[in-house]
Order: sequence, then structure tokens, then C-alpha cells
Amino acid sequence: MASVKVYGPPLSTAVSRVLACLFEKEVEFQIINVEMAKGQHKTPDYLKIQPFGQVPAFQDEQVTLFESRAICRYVSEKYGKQGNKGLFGLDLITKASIDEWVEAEGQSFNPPSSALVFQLAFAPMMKLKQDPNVIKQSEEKLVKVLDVYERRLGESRFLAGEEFTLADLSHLPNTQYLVDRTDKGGLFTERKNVGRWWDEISSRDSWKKVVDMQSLPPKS
Ligand SMILES: N[C@@H](CCC(=O)N[C@@H](CS)C(=O)NCC(=O)O)C(=O)O
Repeated sequence: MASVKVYGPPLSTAVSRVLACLFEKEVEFQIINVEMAKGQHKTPDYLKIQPFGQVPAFQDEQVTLFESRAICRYVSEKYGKQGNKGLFGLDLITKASIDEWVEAEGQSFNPPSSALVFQLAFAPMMKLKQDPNVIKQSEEKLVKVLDVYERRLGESRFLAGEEFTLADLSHLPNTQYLVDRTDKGGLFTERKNVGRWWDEISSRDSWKKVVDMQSLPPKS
């Protein structure tokens, strides 16, 4: 049995970020089922490994971690000598640049994109009411963020330079839902540089394996 354990469903964007990283680094892992519908992520036992009651939680022998981006940094460093060796850079400047864009993803890209994913992809699946104001405001914010990305990706092949790194990987989960499961995919695919970048990062074998694990129902 693999010693690395990921708690939570691959359908979760934060869980799938960690899975993409593990595939890039060729680290064996097991998924531990968390029955979110039954509230298992809020039980005292689970809160010992994820105090905010969210997925993913992560274990590697004695190490337990939460926060998907922190887990990705840990996996990249701990398993530095295998798989994609440059995933978190090999020198200070590259690491700083990767960190910059991972932070941009978490602080600027994720809030509007995860709101849109929830409103447009998850709410209909869960038969929940959508909030048109949240959709409108989130789209406006995301457009401004993607204008910055369009300029950046006109200067370099990937966000942190000429190689695929955690900076790009971190964007895969929300973008996949937006492109595949909402009517907002054009925000990405109709931009010259962002569209080219999306085609390239979403066709990596590591990410295709994650998408396969999600086994989503056919698009309606
Ligand atoms: N910043 C956290 C976010 C984790 C998160 O929001 N997880 C969601 C699923 S994608 C969750 O557990 N939602 C259930 C809840 O908050 O009760 C990370 O990146 O790990």
C-alpha cells in the first residue's frame, strides 16, 4: 500500500490539484474516501487532520498537511528527485516566480473562478438556486484577472517562465470546470495566449489522469 494518502473526492478542485501534483511527481498514493454528503469532513476525527473541516487532507507517513497548494509544495520538495524535477523550480529565482503565480492563483484567480464553478457547474448538479449577482460580479473580476494573464502569457510560454510548473498546475482544476462544464469557457479559449496555454497545460498526461478519475456524468 502506498504511504501517501489523500483524503477527499477527485471531483473536488482542491483535491484534484494535489492529485495532479502527485502524478507529475510520479508519487504513488491512495485516495481515502471522505463521505462529505454525510458530513464526515466535520467529524472530530477528521478535524484532527484538517482543522477547517475541508478536503483535501494529506498524510505521508508521520506528516499530515492541509491546504492543497501547501501540499503541492511539500510533495514537489520531498520527492524532488523523481518525476517532473522542475515542478517547483530548481533555483531561488525560479521558485520565487512560481510562488508569485501560485499566490496569484490563490488570491486573485481562485475567488472569482471558484465562485463561478460553484454557481454554474455545481449548483445545477446539486439542484441549488444560482445567484445572478455573484455570477455577474465574479465574471467581471475574472475577466480583469485574465487580462493580466493574457499579457503575461504573451511574454512567456508558461506563467513562471518557459517550463510547466506548479504555477500552471494550480490553475487546472477550476479552469477545467469553467471550460468543460459552464458557458464561460470562451473567457479562456478565445484569448490568444491564455487559449494556447490552456490547450498545452490541459493536455498533460498527469492532468488527463485526474480528469479520468473524476468520472463526471456526460455534459448536459
Ligand atoms: N484552500 C483550501 C480549500 C479547500 C476547500 O475549499 N475544499 C472544499 C472542496 S473543493 C470543501 O472541502 N468544501 C466543503 C466545506 O467547506 O465544508 C485548499 O486549497 O485545500
